Amino acid sequence: MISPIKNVDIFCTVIDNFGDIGVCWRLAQQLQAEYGLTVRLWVDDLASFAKLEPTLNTQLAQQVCQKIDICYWSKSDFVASIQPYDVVIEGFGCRLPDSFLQAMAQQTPPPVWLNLEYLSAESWTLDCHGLGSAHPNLPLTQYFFFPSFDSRGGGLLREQNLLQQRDDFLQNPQAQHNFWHSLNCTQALSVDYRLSLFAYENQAVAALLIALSQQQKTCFVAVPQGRVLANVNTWANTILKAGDKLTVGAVTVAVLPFLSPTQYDQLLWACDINMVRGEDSLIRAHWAGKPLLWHIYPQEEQAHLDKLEAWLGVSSNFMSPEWQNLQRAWVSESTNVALWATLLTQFSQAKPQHTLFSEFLGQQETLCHKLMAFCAKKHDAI
Ligand code: TRH
Repeated sequence: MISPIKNVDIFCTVIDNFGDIGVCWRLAQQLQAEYGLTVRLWVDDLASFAKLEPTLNTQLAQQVCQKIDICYWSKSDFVASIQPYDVVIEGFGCRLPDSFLQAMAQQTPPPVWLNLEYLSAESWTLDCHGLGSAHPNLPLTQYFFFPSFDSRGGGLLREQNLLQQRDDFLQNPQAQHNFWHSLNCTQALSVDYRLSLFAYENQAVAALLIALSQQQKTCFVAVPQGRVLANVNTWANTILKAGDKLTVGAVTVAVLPFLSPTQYDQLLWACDINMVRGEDSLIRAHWAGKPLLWHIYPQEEQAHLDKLEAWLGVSSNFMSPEWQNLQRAWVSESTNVALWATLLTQFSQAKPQHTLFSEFLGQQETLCHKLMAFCAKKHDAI
């Protein structure tokens, strides 16, 4: 079927960290590459964006990158003499500039306007997915679009060929060797277990590393540069920086530079256990299909704990009670060394379960597929 949707505007504000721009950039690339859309991505923080896309020129207000039109925008001085596209996606309720909303309202038909929401497994998101909210003054309706682990929701971002690329990588020892070599970490190939560690500040890190250092099995912990390094440094009792490695007993910690998204995917594929955080790296870790521990983004009034329990609920068929305990201990920043000593012993049971969870999710339609179908329907109805 030929889609009536030819082009899309995506607006993103970077609140903190990389999740918002990570998701919007991935969405933009998939809509362009897999659906042939003309995509214009509006971003208010090119410096953060450049961490994910180093070819970006942070000095340019407008540029084409990976076939996507990238525009810098700021809420305070947005000038729109621009015609909005068929679909306008507001990333995570970032609020569109008034002048752009006016321009949308003047179009016939007006664009399909979506608010792409944060990922949550909470059941209320399924009730709200696809609901419309009328603008108070303008003849526009905004629809809520919720990413989801449940086939009734908005799906998860996944590139069409991602799982095949992962399998090719995992079946190719040379590719894995090249990957670790490119990071100057070939030592990772000769240990019993490899872990990746991406988290917010977390008191459990020192206990985890102490436990790993005391194991019979050897372990390589790859830490891309970021907030959790403060806790690694507390354990190391020194200041480690990108490129540094430290071996204590059975554990070697290697601090990596912040990786490109492609390299980060490969890191998740190449490791046996992945500690991830926020939203986008969590989804990528699901696609890696390896046991994972999630450092959920902390929210006011502990709202993230409901979110965590909801995710544990949807993954419970694929996760042992013991692994769920470790998951809760990671978020509650447990410093119980004896508990962290069970991580590797739980691994063999956790491995096939996480693979099954990944396969289960991989059978669902992707976020882009669902989004395109949703927009086509709304566009035809206008
Ligand atoms: O950076 P985050 O903590 O982003 C967060 C969350 O999305 C949270 O839900 C949101 O509310 C908050 O921002 C404002 O975690 P996240 O979502 O995993 O994003 C990290 C991105 O960085 C992801 O796209 C993976 C990518 N990444 C790399 O490309 N290279 C790296 O080396 C690493 C560690 C990550």
